[in-house]
Amino acid sequence: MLIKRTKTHEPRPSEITPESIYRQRRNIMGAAALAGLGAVGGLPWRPALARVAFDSGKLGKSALSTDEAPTDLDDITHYNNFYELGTRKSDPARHADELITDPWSISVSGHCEKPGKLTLEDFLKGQDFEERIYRLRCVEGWSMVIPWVGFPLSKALARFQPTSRAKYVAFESLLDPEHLHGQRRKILDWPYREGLRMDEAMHPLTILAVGLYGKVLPNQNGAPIRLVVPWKYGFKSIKSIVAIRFIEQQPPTTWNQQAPDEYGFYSNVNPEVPHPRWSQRRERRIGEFRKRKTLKFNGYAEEVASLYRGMDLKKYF
Ligand SMILES: Nc1nc2c(c(=O)[nH]1)N[C@H]1C(S)=C(S)[C@@H](COP(=O)(O)O)O[C@H]1N2
Ligand SMILES: [Mo]
Repeated sequence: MLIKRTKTHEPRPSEITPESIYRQRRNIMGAAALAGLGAVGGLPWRPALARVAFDSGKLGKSALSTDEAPTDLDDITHYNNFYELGTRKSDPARHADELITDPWSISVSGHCEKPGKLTLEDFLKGQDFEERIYRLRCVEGWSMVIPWVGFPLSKALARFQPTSRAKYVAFESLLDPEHLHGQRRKILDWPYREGLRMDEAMHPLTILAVGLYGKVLPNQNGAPIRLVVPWKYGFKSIKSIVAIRFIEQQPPTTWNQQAPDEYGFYSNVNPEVPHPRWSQRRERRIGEFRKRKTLKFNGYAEEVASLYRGMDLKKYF
């Protein structure tokens, strides 16, 4: 994501550094970390979810997976957007320790028969984890392919028995300014918030992810539990969720509040609707040189286009 800037704006290193140089630098940082020179790189796998860790050997691969090659683990865990941990792409890995995931609980409330506050263990009990390899397309123009470990959000929501008044689902990330240094600055209106229409939330492509590459989710990717909505721009996939609410009205969402003309509530990946400051027609897959054409609904049109039948997607962008 990019914040709208005033004249004093200076580009961040990740915006101006060619990928190859960025990579070299990062490798050096990784080597420094390995040599015990400090927490520069951030350890990729944190043990917070150990108690509920899945058996990665038994993970089934969902038929909803893309067969495209996954992006390098190193890129997936060191090129992140997670403003609670800083605004540069390298910040989340570097400051991963600031996110405290143990203990963790998620409150589920609003229009449902069985609201409650659940620990992560409760929440995950009985879930069948599977591997879901999805494309992720960021508004900024880059994309990745990520092998998530997760389960359908619909399954998680069903046990709370949402009522017919539940038209939307609102999500909130952890608020912990004491530890998350990004939240001590007013970069965004904290906590980070997102929302989905009920049918989007219940769609089989929408998952809660608890891992990637067969292991527990690294902090920088939104540990211990995050949303993944593959046909929408990356910012809809909210990280480190602590609250879920069933509501009647469309909820306020972080980037839509921040810049309503740039980030709509729906934010379906759409090459035909340019971002006001740049085109969305093409994307650079991290690790590749040539740009690719961006596909409508990020390539998931067959699965999700029917959700928006009759809607003007230029108006509801
Ligand atoms: N809580 C929270 N969730 C967030 C963000 C954030 O800053 N805070 N960034 C979003 C954006 S813009 C993107 S592109 C994805 C990035 O996910 P990744 O770092 O795992 O690739 O997370 C999204 N979820
Ligand atoms: Mo993004």
